[in-house]
Amino acid sequence: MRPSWDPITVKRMDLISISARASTPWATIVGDSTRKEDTPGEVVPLLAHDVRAMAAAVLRGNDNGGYTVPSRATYPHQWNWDSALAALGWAELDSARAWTELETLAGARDRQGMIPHIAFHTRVPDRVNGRLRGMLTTVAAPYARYLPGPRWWGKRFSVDGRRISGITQPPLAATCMRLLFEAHADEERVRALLRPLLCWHRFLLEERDPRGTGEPVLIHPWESGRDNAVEWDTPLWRVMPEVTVVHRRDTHSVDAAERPSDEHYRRYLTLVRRGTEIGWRQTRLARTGAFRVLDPGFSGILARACHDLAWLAEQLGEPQIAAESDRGCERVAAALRARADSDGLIRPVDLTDESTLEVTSAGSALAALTPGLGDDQLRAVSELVTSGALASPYGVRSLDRDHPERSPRNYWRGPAWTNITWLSAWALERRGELDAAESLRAQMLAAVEGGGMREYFVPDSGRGLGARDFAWTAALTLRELAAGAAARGEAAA
Ligand code: 9WN
Repeated sequence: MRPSWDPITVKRMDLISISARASTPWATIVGDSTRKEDTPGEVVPLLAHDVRAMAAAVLRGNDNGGYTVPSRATYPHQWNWDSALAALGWAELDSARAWTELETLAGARDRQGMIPHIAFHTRVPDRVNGRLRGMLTTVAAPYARYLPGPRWWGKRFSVDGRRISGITQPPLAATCMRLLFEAHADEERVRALLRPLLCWHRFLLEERDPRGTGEPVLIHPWESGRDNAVEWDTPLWRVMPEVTVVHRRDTHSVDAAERPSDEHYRRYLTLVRRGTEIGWRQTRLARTGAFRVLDPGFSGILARACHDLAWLAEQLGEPQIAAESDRGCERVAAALRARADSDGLIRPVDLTDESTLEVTSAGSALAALTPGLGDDQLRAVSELVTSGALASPYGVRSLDRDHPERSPRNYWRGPAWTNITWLSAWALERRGELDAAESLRAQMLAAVEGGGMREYFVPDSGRGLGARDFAWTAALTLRELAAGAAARGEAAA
């Protein structure tokens, strides 16, 4: 007889300990931290129900009131694309809270309309929300457990009064908002978010495209969301480091071998310091800054975001927003299509010398999100992530498995990340590549079942790495478990 729950077999675990946390039974996976090598271990059955409970507890545990921190220990503020993905997890637990997540994210925008990569948390109590929180935040002491904290970025404030960074991140919010709207339509709340997101996209298409190439210029590796991806090494190494000593905070909670090097950090911080010195004049930085690149991942996400915002505006009877967004989508998509390589993949460009950066990485996989990508280009990505250079049993690799710089434990230089795998699956599914999408989703869940709610995973063993209790891993797990249950005709747990 079929059990009412699906037993999930957790492979490669040495130990699963069950301990009481709050009032609910809590399964703490400790196998990944105690194991010394990536060798197969004992097989322990874990229930789908337990994985869901763990994911829900992580999301709730990272809730800072109106937004979700990526990880309490490592990233104690609101991050841009993390928050957009967290909304998808909240959609499975509490749809009103999911809308709040997107509203707080939009509230982080600056006066130019840019939604920054970080909106900083301060010591204002979590239960204080809305405008009052914004006002108190401007006077309260910033929470300084992250480098670079608010002081590094100059006196920059969001429209809701929080301290913010001077750079942005992949614009996933409109796409996540569409997914949320499809499941839990709330016309009033979505209508209020249309214009802030339109303005952010406009900022990317105008201020960040001073030469009119059709794609936004990224001015810092952090903007790609894939910070130390190998493709950024060449442009980043042109930046003369002006910061000599770096007191790293990230390596207090995560093994240094799994994080960017000090040499990367000296340059990351140099770029921040220079941006702050010139008051974050965005067009100038996009035109003459020390680091300037085009990223097919960021551009593909933007093209998709414009498309999804146009769809939402259409639903709500906002034809001008729809038309502008459609034009934005076509502009970015045309630019991407035009620069596909002979193998069908689209690669990053270093704008300081106009050279293509000959690296095959997660950025090329994310380009599959571009609406209207040619069939050959789509097929190239599908092959890349299912059997090619980025394929692995635990999801899409961040870097070509044959690249000489590949490092299975180091951050964006090898490990598999839940968001990349999920976005690749979603992009392929939209284009009818159903088998590819299904197998990527199964890999994503296999990584979580064996490695825990971690930030990233060793692609060949599934070992969990980086920050613990990581929000987007939990959020996407919740979404996929619910989608799987719905496909099997079961009620959500
Ligand atoms: C810098 C929060 C963020 C993610 C990025 C990831 C990492 C920050 C860092 O963490 O970047 O923004 O300090 O390493 O690379 O994708 O949004 O989870």
